[in-house]
Amino acid sequence: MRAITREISPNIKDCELTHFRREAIDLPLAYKQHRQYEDALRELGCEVMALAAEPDFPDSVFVEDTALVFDELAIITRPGAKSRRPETQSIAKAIEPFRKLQFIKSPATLDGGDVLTIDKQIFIGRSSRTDTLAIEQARTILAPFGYDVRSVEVKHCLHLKSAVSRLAKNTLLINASFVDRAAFAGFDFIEVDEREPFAANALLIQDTVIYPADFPKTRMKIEAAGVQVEVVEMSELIKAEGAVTCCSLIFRR
Ligand code: CIR
Repeated sequence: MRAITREISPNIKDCELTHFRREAIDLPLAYKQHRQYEDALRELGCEVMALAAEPDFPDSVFVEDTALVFDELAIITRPGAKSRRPETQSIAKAIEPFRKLQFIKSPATLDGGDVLTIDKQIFIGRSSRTDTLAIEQARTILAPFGYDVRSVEVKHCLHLKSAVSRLAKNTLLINASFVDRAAFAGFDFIEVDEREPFAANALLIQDTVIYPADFPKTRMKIEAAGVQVEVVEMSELIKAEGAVTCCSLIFRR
């Protein structure tokens, strides 16, 4: 697998925040944690392509939101937050050598954090960042390749993948107060611990999930279910409303 990441902007303190209160981010610690995250990706077999920081774009470490990469093609998004739209330019350049590019077109908006791909099923959250027009565009682009795009309502959190993510072949980690379980018929669920509402984001690579140290109660539930967990420290990027899936774009080489 290949993983695209990007160094944290020195101006991450000016990041977008929707559901979180602004807290001071310890920049040296954030850099250290981000390097450990990249090491975890390497340990799990990813070749990491680390892009240079984009100081002018505070949220640009969260590369997941800027593109959807499939085996057959990539879709460059049009992020919901205006401040984040220019981030896609350098991402398009980085992906171009590997995939044919398609684009979400104005006025539609879509953040990659709203897209949960499970084999040929693609669940896309309708959120404050992603609208139905973009979901339609994605459906039209992906239908010829046999992907089934489903639209899912998301409440009280930033993205679909703040509410639900994949832990294993048929198992999802979910906060059912953010998204309706019924949208994911046929899957098994592990519920986040109710004291950790923002704990539903895990990054599955092969048979292991990269998971933040910050949610120990939910982690115990994940481990008890027999899922292999690689723990990373994420305290600083979590303050920017980030999580583990947001910091990389992972695709087959
Ligand atoms: C934002 O509000 O856009 C950033 N502060 C956080 C983005 C996190 N991205 C993600 O969960 N995919």
